[in-house]
Amino acid sequence: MKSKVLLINPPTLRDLAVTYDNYFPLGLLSLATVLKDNGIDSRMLDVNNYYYMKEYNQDILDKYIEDRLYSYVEEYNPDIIGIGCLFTGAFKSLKVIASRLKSRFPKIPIVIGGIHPTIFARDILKKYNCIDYVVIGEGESSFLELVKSLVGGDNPSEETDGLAFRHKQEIKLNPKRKFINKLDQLPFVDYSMLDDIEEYHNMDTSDWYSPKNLRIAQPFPIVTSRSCPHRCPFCSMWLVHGPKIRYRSPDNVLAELEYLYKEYGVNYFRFMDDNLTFDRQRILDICRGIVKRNMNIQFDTPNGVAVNGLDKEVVEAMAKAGMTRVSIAIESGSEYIRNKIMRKNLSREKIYEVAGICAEYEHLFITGYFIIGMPQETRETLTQTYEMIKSLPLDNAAVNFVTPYPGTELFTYCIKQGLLPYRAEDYVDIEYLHYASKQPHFEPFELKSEDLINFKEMCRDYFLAKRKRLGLRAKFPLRYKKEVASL
Ligand code: B12
Ligand code: SF4
Repeated sequence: MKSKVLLINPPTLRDLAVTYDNYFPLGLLSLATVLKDNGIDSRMLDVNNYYYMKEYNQDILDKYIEDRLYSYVEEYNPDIIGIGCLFTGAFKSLKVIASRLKSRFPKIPIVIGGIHPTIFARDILKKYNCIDYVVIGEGESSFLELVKSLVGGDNPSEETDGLAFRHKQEIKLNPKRKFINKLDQLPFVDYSMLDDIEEYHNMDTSDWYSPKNLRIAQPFPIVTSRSCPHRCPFCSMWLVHGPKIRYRSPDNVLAELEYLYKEYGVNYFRFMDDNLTFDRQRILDICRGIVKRNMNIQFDTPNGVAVNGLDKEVVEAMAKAGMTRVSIAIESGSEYIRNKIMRKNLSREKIYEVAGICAEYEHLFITGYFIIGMPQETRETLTQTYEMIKSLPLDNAAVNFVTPYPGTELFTYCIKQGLLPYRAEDYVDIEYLHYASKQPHFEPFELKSEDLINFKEMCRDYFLAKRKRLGLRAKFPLRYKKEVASL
């Protein structure tokens, strides 16, 4: 019997003030591709994309489940359903989808994975009977193994790496230990498996910043490495992707870029790596390879690039290869917050040097990423951040309130200090941690929420005023003159 697996990307709660471009869900697509390569039929439904730019609410989700999901499952008749949870904020809708599907199709095992299930695997299995298995961490090999044993009629093995499941009233949890070291062994994501792909093409990119004057059709995200060797106290990514940074080779990355460029006509890429430039030679080879292969593309780095991973040669290679927007992770203008509290090991001199290098490229839109509201933040440290923002040649500053995600050092610290309103174990179901909201998630020792909100607004107003003075549209760099130097 040919086995069939349906993967679902649930919608994420969103504040209507914050909109995100619709991105292909690479994690779920990677799982589906690996299954397909192993002879297992799989399909994927991106409910998040269906909700793109639409208000999330329970009624709309219920309607989607009634109108589309039930009939889809009946028709496809999968042996296993997998649901992803890329963000903590997706867990609420994951629960709704899992429980409805379980009531309607009680025999189909439901497997979940992603960051929130990875952190709360045990609590989730204890609380939610509609969920049968939790895959912990990087999922390709564990999920394949689980699917094979389920369709073969076996119980999941005690040996399966990175899996939590129920066994005779008990919850068994095998921690994730084996990560894929050579990422080149993974197949390129197969986009043909995505149902409702036409929803993506509805995305309007006509007003996107395009200094090469290319018509941006559908931007494609790409991940060329997994994890990051640093341990910033607010970052939880490594709980899924492991302690070591792992790479795809430049040739492998270039082959995929070229494939998407030629086969899908993609000319806008979004590098989503956690630490894209950590291996200097690798990023140089990727960028020089793009030029050598004559790919006329543009790309950006929405996940932020570590400032320490940039220098004159690297920025030049990236700009020549088509980088049009760079986001640099500065985090704080205060030496104390940045280096003592956040442990960034990032000097003030390096920040100014790198921002200055980026600013030599008139076409390059430079965003500084800042995080405010660490427990130790004070008026003085905020002022230092503001002074830095004003004195750097930035085109925008993305200032976000720090979020104490479960599993992070910051979370443990905040719980210990009594800064959070709930107990640690309650966070499996806490809904407000879904994104950088308009409200800080907690108050620093010496500040009120109002102080942080006002600060954020002040930074936004600073750039708005500057832009207005120069008569420049929002998407253009402040240094942008009439023509862009040939790229
Ligand atoms: C791309 C990305 C985005 C994209 C999302 C695109 C999309 N639809 O896929 C955008 C830009 C929209 C985004 C936004 C945000 N993001 Co983001 N994002 C990422 C990033 C950089 C890469 C994700 C990715 O593609 N990874 C590569 C794939 C291969 O890995 P994966 O998705 O984890 O999937 C694997 C496993 O998790 C597992 N798995 C996943 N699902 C399933 C399902 C099943 C059934 C199984 C078996 C296994 C499994 O197997 C997969 C393959 O190995 C991650 C960091 C990271 N490295 O993962 C942060 C990350 C997920 N984001 C994060 C955050 C905080 C945010 C924001 C809240 C930021 C903000 N302040 O606004 C917003 C939230 C958006 C929202 N809608 O509310 C945090 C999540 C923390 C948390 N606990 O929620 C992360 C971990 C970054 C970090 N450093 O902490 N993000
Ligand atoms: S440098 Fe970025 S990806 Fe690495 S640990 Fe810090 S926040 Fe996470």
